[in-house]
Amino acid sequence: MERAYIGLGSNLAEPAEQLRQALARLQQLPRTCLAAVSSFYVSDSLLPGQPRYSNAVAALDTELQPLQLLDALQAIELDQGRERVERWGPRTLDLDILLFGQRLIDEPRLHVPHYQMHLRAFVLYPLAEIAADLELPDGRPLGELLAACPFEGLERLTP
Ligand code: ROI
Repeated sequence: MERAYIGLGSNLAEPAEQLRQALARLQQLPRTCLAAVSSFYVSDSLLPGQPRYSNAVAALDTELQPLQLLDALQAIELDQGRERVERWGPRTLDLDILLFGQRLIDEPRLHVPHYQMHLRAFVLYPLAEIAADLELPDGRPLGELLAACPFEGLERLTP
């Protein structure tokens, strides 16, 4: 059993509802337990001219292998109407494997830790809610990454 952290994001078709639906699906994954979910956060897109995003982070305890988990997450994205039209384009649902235990994964389909998570407030702050004492595989404490990444522009939604 390993603990994986999943970043959820949506900026189309009622984003908060998309996140809720995705969480219901995560709860049903085989050989997996949904262990924790952060609050939802709203923020501007990193790319100009897109609708605002809703984001959250979930913790999964899973016996799936990383690529099995990736397959399952991509199936959920597709079921929720994600069309891969343009890279970085607006999306109804984005599910990213941020961390998978302490593993370093460098495969064509999957890079873990997620390569920009340390720069993204909409990942780090929800992650800190459910894993305050986390260390990344390179030994950096999450607190150090937070200190370098201002909360600025994030709006935490109270449930
Ligand atoms: N911006 C925010 N705020 N949240 C996201 O999930 C997100 N995802 C993306 C880009 C377009 C980089 N910007 C984002 O893919």
